[in-house]
Amino acid sequence: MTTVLLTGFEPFGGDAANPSGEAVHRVAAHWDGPEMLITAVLPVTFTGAAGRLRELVAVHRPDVVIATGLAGGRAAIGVERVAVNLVDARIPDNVGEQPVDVPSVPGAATAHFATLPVKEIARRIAGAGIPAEVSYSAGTFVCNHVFFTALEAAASGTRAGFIHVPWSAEHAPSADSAILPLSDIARALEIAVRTSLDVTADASTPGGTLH
Ligand code: PCA
Repeated sequence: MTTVLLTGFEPFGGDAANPSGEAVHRVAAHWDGPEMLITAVLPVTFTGAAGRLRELVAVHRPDVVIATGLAGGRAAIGVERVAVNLVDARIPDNVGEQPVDVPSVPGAATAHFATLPVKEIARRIAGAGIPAEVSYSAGTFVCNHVFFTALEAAASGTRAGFIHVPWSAEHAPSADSAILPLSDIARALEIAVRTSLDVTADASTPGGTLH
């Protein structure tokens, strides 16, 4: 059976919540197939998150892997296009590890592109009235590490990528954080899953950024 692995993250950096994990729970609660949806909330630890992701991929052999995380301060859903083989942790992870300037996967390529139809995902989310864009950096913390690991771990033929979400209105730590309702974040992830299953060739419309 066609299988999708969708992950979010637990809270980190002293925050009480992480909308990515909450949204993934919502998607799981609404899912009515026909594909099999596996969901998980990963720890925000370099070793734990990558290990758990590799384990989930090995056990479930998904056809599509979409990992998601919080990018507090962003105002739009960010469909990440490139994972870099670099960890440079600005803050410690949830077990106090703070690796600096080390590869995500030693000996692997410098970077990997997402193998999801990123432009089409962003286009369809925006078409549903939810702000969305293709993003060209997933940072150098645990999210990028999991994104890079997913692309390394995925079997050939598996499509994998990463989506950063803004703060949810329900969980934002301050009134001035850029926010979306949690229901919009969950809907955006559902659209991303459906698009990844249905679309093999990405849109070829001009994109990118000038700077
Ligand atoms: N966001 C962090 C790690 C976990 C999360 O949700 C990041 O962007 O790396």
